[in-house]
Amino acid sequence: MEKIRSGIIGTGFIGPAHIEALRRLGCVDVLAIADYCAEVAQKKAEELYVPRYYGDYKELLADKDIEVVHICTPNHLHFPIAKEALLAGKHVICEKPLALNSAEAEELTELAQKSNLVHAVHYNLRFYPLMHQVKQMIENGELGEILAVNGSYQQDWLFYDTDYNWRLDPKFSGDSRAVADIGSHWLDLVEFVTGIQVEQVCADFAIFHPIRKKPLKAVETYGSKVLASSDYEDVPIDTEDYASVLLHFNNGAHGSVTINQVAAGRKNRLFFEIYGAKKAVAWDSERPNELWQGRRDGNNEILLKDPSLLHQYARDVVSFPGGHNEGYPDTSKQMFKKVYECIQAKIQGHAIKPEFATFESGQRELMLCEKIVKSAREQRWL
Ligand code: SOE
Repeated sequence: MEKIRSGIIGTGFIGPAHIEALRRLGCVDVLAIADYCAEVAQKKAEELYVPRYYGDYKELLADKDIEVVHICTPNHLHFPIAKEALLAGKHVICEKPLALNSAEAEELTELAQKSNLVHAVHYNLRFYPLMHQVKQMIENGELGEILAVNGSYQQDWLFYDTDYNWRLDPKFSGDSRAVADIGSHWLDLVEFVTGIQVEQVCADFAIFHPIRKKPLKAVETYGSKVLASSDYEDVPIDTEDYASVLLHFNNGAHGSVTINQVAAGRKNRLFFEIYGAKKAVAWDSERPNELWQGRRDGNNEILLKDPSLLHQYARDVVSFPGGHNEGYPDTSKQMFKKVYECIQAKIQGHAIKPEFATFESGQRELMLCEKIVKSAREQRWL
């Protein structure tokens, strides 16, 4: 079977992660990359062994050989690139958040729905095998009715006031930072596994570093951790470092989530606990191969990721036997496997139901983000 030819736009932290995942699939030819200038694109193309490079994303979109585009740029470019890519007839996999706001996301969703193209948003955490397992357990009724969902997503890469990156500037990242960047992962994952939806939010925000020291040269995501103390300028910060959000779900369940990018020692930790009428589960993304199960009567258990112990739905996203831990890079591989199966099906003239986040989910996450930001500003339930 012929390989599908793809182009990656943006080569910071996440672009190379997409490339690695695609190469592990085997059915994709990573043909080109694009970055903001030819010099950078050439250097990255050499480092990543990609045959073609472009100093402008428009040139990559004009490349007739490219069938699929991965958008891995800062957030403000997601909308224009996704729009132009769809209009150029390319399938699109976009980083989250899908756009800067829900109006842009709505336009993209409408355009994508009218096209005969596959569209996806990189909510990769759904593809940890144990997340598929929790979804299937809840669908089977193993937890009973969901009563409460609590959790957090915390990181420390923005811990110091000298930690700086484009995500701190709303021009590039949008009006929300922590909620849009990592809170959206939590909301997407919790809605995916539980099958219930957030209906009302009440948020409290904090900015722990109202002034940050911006390095005089650009820093990639996570890059400032290794930066020497050099020249900085003081810049005011007006997006949230921290958010706590009370949640009401559409089945009557209650919940809460805390999102914090100034949480010492929490490298990149998404945590949730789901309390059902029969039992509970809890999961920590820094120990992704373990699922805690809580019972009132009887022993609590830890289920280890082992395909022989999982439901078939979860086995489908496992590549290695028990004891061979799977982690963050595997989630993108498993997600792209599903996305490219859909693309392959389209090429062969039929459609299969997407089992990943599409632009509709991307639009929903932006709508929730906007409500959370507004709720924090107005200090009320929305
Ligand atoms: C930065 O906060 C970030 O890289 C997010 O953008 C990712 O989606 C998440 O995987 C980890 O942190």
